[in-house]
Amino acid sequence: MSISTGERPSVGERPSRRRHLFSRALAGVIAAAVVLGAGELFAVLVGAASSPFFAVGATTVDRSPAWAREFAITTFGTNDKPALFIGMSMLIALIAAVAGMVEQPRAPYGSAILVALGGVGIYAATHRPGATWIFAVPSLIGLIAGILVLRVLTTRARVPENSDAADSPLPRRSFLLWAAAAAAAAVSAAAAGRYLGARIVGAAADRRNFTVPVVPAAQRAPMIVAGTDIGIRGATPFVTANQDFYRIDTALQVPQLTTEQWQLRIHGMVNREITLDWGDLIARQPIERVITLTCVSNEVGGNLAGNATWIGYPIAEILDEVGVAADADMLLSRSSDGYTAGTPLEVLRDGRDAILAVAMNGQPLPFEHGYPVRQVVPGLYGFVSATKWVVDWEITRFDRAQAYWTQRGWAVRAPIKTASRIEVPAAFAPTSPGPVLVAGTAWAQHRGIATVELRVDNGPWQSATLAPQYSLDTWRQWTWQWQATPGLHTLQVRATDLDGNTQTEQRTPPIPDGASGWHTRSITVT
Ligand SMILES: Nc1nc2c(c(=O)[nH]1)N[C@H]1C(S)=C(S)[C@@H](COP(=O)(O)O)O[C@H]1N2
Ligand SMILES: [Mo]
Repeated sequence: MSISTGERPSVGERPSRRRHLFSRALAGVIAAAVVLGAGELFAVLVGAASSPFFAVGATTVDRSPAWAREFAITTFGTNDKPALFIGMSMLIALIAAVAGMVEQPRAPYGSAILVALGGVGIYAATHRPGATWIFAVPSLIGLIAGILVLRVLTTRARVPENSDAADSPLPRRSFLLWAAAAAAAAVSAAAAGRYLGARIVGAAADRRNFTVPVVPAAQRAPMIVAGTDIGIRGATPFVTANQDFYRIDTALQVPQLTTEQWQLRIHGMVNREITLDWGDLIARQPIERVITLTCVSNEVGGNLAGNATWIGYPIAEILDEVGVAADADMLLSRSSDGYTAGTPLEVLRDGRDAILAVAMNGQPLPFEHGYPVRQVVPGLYGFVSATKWVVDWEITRFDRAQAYWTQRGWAVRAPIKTASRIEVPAAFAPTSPGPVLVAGTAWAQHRGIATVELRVDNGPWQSATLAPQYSLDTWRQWTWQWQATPGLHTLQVRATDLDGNTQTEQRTPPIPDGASGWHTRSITVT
């Protein structure tokens, strides 16, 4: 290269051009943030599901193929939602950066890219369950604001013809000023949207004012007698506190329904189609029951199970009132966010305590667990029975309808498999030779636990001591005294239910109808 007087050295020019390219990319990213931030704010007025970001996320989840979900769950576990949000944000930022770089005053390619992104948001929002054309509004307003910001910022980030001016601090400063203002506006709009959506407009206030129904004495849950909870440090408490209760659902945004907005439409193969509102529901006689829920995705030894005291209204009574057709065999329940579960009518009407629950451990249902109304059905995995935020019941047939997870390769019918797990001693807990208390939990909801057995190093099975069985619908705790000797040992547990079924040693994965196999724990005794 030649350096001659009168010519600017090219080494001085490159960083400046690079800086301008970076500014334009930044302009694109800020413009996209404005689209999403404004979208979030206006979604407060239209409904949380109309938020462009969450609508696209939810549509991605619902439409992704089975292998992609399996991958997400095995890779990220219960962090799959944050992982999705981060992945989406990075992808959007990347596309937006390109949009900023290609935007030109007379050839607005970048704006065109933003329009395409906004179009995806509009499409997703208007296709959410219960959406109307109004759901397009937050994305649309966001898009208009975003394009304005993109045009203003890219004009100010442009490399002027006169290369001297490129390095003058003035346009640069005005770019930074505008960029900072737009970024701050985007972030505040998003934050205000999330805050207002959650706290001021509706559901949280509704839940604060919720009165837990008073259950008549004859329908209260039986007392939990002493010893039912073995009360051993490290073992699961018999009743799971609400904040410790496992949570599984497809909802990227927890639905925020008020009792006022809530309705249950009952239709399909019935004599009388009806819609229950909140008043109709709580005019009924509530019952209180302790019931253990379990997720089909629970691995052997896993903790996707929880036990709570529920207050709710018997499902069978409501079914009797609407008059179910003799050839119907499925209750297809649907949540406000479009999730569905298919439950055998026969199970709901065989006398078990299947309820529309409104309270959990003496509290209104937490939003994450279905406020204001969810189903609780003893004995069935959650994905075929425990619909949260339930708003619609279609009485139909298994040969006519398929629920959410069944469409994705999971079983049609899914009674909970008999299971047991070792909780104490903890994995890798330092253990000394001599008597060691081993403890854990077993469940076979609606059949009940008959025996729990342990064995050490493939030796003979030995019976554990069972805590009192609270009811057939709850889990049961157990303890066992082990005379530990120095060395590495393998403990195994298996349970037998009151129907006489013993857990099989054969390991199967959770899909399609629940994991099987014996829980094993290795303990080093020194
Ligand atoms: N609306 C809705 N309800 C749902 C689900 C869901 O994804 N959406 N998941 C089900 C599954 S798979 C399980 S295991 C239980 C979990 O209930 P919990 O989150 O209260 O523990 O909810 C069930 N109800
Ligand atoms: Mo589940």
